[in-house]
Amino acid sequence: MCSYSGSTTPSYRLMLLLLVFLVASLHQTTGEKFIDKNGYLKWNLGSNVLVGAETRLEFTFRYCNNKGVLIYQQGEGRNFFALGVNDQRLYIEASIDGLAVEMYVGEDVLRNQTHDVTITNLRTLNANTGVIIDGIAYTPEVLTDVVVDLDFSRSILVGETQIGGYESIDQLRLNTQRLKAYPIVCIDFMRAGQTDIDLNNPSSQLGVTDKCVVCLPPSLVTLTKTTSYLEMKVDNNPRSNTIISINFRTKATDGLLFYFGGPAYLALYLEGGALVLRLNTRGSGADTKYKTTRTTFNDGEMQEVSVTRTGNMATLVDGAGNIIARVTFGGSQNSAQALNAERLYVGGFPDANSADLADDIEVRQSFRGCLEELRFASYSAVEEAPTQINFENQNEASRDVDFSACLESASCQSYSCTGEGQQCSLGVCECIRGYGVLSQDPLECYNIDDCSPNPCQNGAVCTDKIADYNCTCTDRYKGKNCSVIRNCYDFPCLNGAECIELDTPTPSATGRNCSCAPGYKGVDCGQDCDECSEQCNSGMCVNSISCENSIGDFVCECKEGYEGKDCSSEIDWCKDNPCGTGICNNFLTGYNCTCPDDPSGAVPNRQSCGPLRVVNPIQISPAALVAILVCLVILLILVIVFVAFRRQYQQKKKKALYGYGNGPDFEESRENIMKYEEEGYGEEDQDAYDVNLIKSVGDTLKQRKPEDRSKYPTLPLGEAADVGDFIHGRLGDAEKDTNDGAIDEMMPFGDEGQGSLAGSLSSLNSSSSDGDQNYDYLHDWGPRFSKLADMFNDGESDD
Ligand SMILES: *[C@@H]1O[C@H](CO)[C@@H](O)[C@H](O)[C@H]1NC(C)=O
Ligand SMILES: *[C@@H]1O[C@H](CO)[C@@H](O)[C@H](O)[C@H]1NC(C)=O
Ligand SMILES: *[C@@H]1O[C@H](CO)[C@@H](O)[C@H](O)[C@H]1NC(C)=O
Ligand SMILES: *[C@@H]1O[C@H](CO)[C@@H](O)[C@H](O)[C@H]1NC(C)=O
Ligand SMILES: *[C@@H]1O[C@H](CO)[C@@H](O)[C@H](O)[C@H]1NC(C)=O
Ligand SMILES: [Ca+2]
Ligand SMILES: [Ca+2]
Repeated sequence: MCSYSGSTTPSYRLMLLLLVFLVASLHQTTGEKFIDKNGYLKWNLGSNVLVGAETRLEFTFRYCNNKGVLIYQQGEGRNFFALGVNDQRLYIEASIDGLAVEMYVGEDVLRNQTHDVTITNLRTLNANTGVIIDGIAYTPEVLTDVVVDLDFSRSILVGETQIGGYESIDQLRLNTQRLKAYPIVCIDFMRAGQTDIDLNNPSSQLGVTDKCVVCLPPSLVTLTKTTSYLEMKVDNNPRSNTIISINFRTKATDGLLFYFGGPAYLALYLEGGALVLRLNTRGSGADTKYKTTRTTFNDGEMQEVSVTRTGNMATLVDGAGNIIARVTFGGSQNSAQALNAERLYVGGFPDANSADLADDIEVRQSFRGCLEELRFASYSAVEEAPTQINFENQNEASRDVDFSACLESASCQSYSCTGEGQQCSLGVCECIRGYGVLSQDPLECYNIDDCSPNPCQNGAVCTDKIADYNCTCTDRYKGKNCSVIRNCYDFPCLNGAECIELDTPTPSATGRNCSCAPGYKGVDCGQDCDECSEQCNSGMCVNSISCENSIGDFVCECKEGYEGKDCSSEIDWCKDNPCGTGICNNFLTGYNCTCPDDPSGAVPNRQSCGPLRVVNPIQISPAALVAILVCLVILLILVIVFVAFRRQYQQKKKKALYGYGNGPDFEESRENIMKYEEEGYGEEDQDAYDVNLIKSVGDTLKQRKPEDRSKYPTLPLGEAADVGDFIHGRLGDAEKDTNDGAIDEMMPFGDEGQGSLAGSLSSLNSSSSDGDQNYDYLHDWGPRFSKLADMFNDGESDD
């Protein structure tokens, strides 16, 4: 089919469509037939309507109920051929020359849908039989493997043919129950071989109309109380024949199904789970009664029954048409064949104590449960098939009924099914699953002890539940009954791993999966995972400067710009939106801000786009900042005070120095030194006169190139000489020296001392006491302070 559509031209396809349409409309003209439940089309012996079907059988149909016969042909002796639907499949059953065949020939034959069926090679009735349903080919499922010769022209198969149903179950020789039911079916056309079967001209028919109707949803009603009843609108004129069929579901043992009549009546009711059929066509005297031997009609399953009254005789049949009860009134055939029916009550009486009701009707209580598919026919001369009566739309009166659905649990509204473990179901209170009956009437239920006998094994504790129990296993066991050894107990997982128990019959290490805790690996998680060299469930050290593995752990030192335990994530500098209104551009080691005043983001690590402010990526808390500022201010004050003291002291000293001095020349040479200090160390010229100067002169001289050194006065200062010793030595020299004019820049110190204008050697003392302190921390304050640190530390290091 598919390959055709690929190669055909549109016009060809159009023609094909037209042809299909023509053929379809042609079928229509051959006679569309709707055959209702209990209806049939029948051809007499020798009609041979199926001749040719052994080669090819075609039909189009739709059906509405669960199962039923579509085509049945009787043969000589036990021979027959039957085709029908069962369980949404097509099914064939035949018996030819003593050989029985049963086979399903197609799937997906859904209810309420039109299906096109073509069956070829029916003759052999085996796997070679070809079936195409709605364009899909199926291989038959043959249940019996025999070789038959199905030939409808042979004399062995020339009996009656029935289509769409059957007149009586007695006329069928079916071996199984699979097709034993009246279908509700619509047949569009049927062709045997090359010949269309003329559905318009059967030998006889019943319940057939020319117009197909869609499958009607089943009409149903739930009778909810002991007072429920319906009075239906039906033809209650006196007639000699009546058919009433009904489907029901109940668990109650007693209840009226229907009562058709007045003084004369046809009635059916449940008594003790059996069905009772009663007929009185006279309207007086004792009636006739039949009670079925079967007492399980209240088993809660759907029961299909149909009562056919013909004159003084009534027959009760099941859904397939099997007779289960028969009564004959009055013994003679002709007394009063017409039934003066006044009404049809279904499910109950408006007044169960009414004097109108004959005493013979022993069961007057309402039916409790669900009723479905009421069918009714009343006729005198021409046989009629019963038609469906809608419970909701075709009643004169009703009480305590529900038409919405079969409400099993709403059918006990007259009772209190509220005790522990009770429920209402189809007209009775019953103990729910897991409860036993302690007493009937009133019903009392008890929770059955599911721990007795104890199903729990290996010392497990049993807890009773409702229709269940719970075994609390000891550590080593698992399972509903604690009968299975836990793999996780015998083969535990190590290092805090989670053990996942697998379903194995015998305990083994492979019967469990270990889900390792971070940092561990291996089947039982017994091994450390080396995060420095492999991918572990705890990660793998990447982007690192160094990595150190340990058991169950690792330490990974991240490269600049990375963070996380395994350094796998790049730092997102823009995370807290440092640029404010600007756009933050994240880089590995920092960020820049695209601000209106700086679109290119030239300022790295800028904070917000407000007034330009650069933030050290190393965050300093405001408190720390304040502390540092306070320290700076204190330091500044100290420095100022220090400088002020120095100035004062210098001026005093200068005076003294110039007193000894040699005039402007000397002063000039001093200035030279001071100038040099300015160049080398910056602005701290005052140090030219303290011990630092002395030392620094020495130092700078030492550092200077030999040729430079000659430009400056050489001092007899040994490489490793102590400044103190040196000064002391010079002091001694000065005291011994009688030469007044010995001019040496160190001399003023020699003249210092008590009583001197300069006072004590305060600068030396202070210098040496300062030397006890370490000023290295000033370096930490940045390059601006390293100078200060050097200054302080130099003074100390030479002491
Ligand atoms: C059958 O199908 C028709 C529409 O195709 C739908 O209206 C009808 O309700 C269906 N009947 C049942 C019983 O599902
Ligand atoms: C547990 O024990 C009960 C009663 O002995 C048995 O019927 C059931 O099959 C057992 N279930 C399992 C899972 O072994
Ligand atoms: C059944 O027993 C297990 C183990 O003692 C417990 O965890 C669980 O909650 C119990 N279940 C019920 C429904 O009582
Ligand atoms: C157990 O582990 C194996 C191998 O690791 C895996 O293939 C399997 O899916 C796991 N089973 C369960 C139930 O976790
Ligand atoms: C700032 O970031 C932007 C976007 O990545 C970039 O184009 C620009 O060159 C950066 N500016 C500087 C000065 O690095
Ligand atoms: Ca229990
Ligand atoms: Ca590790």
